[in-house]
Amino acid sequence: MSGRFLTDSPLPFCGGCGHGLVVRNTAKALERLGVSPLDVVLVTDIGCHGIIDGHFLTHTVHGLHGRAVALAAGIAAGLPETKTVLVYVGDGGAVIGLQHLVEAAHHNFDMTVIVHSNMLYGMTGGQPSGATPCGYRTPSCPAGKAEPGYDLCQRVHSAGAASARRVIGKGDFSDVIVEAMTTPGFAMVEVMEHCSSYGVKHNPERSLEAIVRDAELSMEPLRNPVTKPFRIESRGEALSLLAIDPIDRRFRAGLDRRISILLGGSAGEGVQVAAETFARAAIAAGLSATKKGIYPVTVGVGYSVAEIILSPEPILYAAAITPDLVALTSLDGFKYYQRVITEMRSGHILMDEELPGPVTNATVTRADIRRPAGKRGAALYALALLARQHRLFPTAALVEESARGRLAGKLDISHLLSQPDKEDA
Ligand SMILES: Cc1ncc(C[n+]2csc(CCOP(=O)(O)OP(=O)(O)O)c2C)c(N)n1
Ligand code: SF4
Repeated sequence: MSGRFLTDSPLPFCGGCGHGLVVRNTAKALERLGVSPLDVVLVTDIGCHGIIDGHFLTHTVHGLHGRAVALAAGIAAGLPETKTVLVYVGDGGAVIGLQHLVEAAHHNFDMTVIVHSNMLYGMTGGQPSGATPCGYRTPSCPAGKAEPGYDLCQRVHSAGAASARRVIGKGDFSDVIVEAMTTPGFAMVEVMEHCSSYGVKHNPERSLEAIVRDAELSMEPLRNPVTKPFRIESRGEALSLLAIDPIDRRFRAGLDRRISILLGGSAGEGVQVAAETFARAAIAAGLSATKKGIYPVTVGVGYSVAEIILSPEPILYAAAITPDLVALTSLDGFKYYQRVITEMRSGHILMDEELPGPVTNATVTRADIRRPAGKRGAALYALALLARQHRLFPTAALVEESARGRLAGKLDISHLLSQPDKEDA
């Protein structure tokens, strides 16, 4: 199945910016390949080029400056070859993360890297990058750069890239992107551009072609013999990122719309495993579910919270921006979500009766959670109370799922589920 790859929103770049042409050529190449947008992962990073990710209807991941290739390497290593991993970086990010580029080429990670090579840092006002050619003028380098820039294509070629090719970013170059995307393993396309806001103004007398020619940047395709792309499965070290235990649909859910749930508790109190068990139980009842865990790097202390989304439809956007339901089992979780619950205009907050009273327009229910469930059972019990009260799915699914998973033999909340909740006035 193919489909549209871009939203209808106007592209976010300055008029005349070459980044827009890269985007349109990428979309055209994807259409020509006939892949589904949901089989494509676009990894971007900081820079003007990276602000495009909200416009793509593919999966998108946005990383730190210069780190898109490293992120994409992890993704490509864990995905099957039926998926397409695309990377957008600027010439700034490409040089800041040069070792990542070189390693990705060397290990032949299965990805296509498109460098938006506008010869400067666009987003921060036009400083030269490590790839800016000698003599090219920018606002912070008005006399022209003193040293030559890195030849990015040569660098990745000598590291072993299956394919590396430079193009002038004008007109239709979608065939070059198609060729890179159909190359097994690491392929890079460096698209030479002029930043219309900072580059053209400071180099008015020189065409893009002349700048590239004077810098002796070759347009010749560079190839290495085809070798097997790096995949974790193929080395037998671990399973694919997509390999999870199948969950049988044994129950029927009552939920008829997408809802988001926040669970706030403390480190060491089973918050993450409770949220995961809850999400699995929802799936066992026929729903789609996502779970995201958030906790400090010092995992044994402080807050531990989770965002869960449930929906009768597939979940294509897994962020819980405005929560519908919140369960709070400890002071750490309460403090973490204090601002969120203050801003809630509706929805339901279920909290342990020992916690302070929140300021919120949501409905608040206090219940005796920690005392009967114990600190390690409080999170699962609170989620069970929400499932029952809002008829999300049968709590029997939760009891059964907790008896099967990582909680097996350690936690049984079934005897607690008859206890009444206390409603706030
Ligand atoms: C590690 C790091 N260093 C510096 C910055 C500041 N910074 C933000 S955008 C940018 C320049 C981006 O230039 P480029 O990657 O070429 O992309 P463009 O904006 O030209 O598309 C810089 C230096 C940052 N965000 N992170
Ligand atoms: S500042 Fe330059 S790179 Fe950034 S959007 Fe504008 S023209 Fe493009």
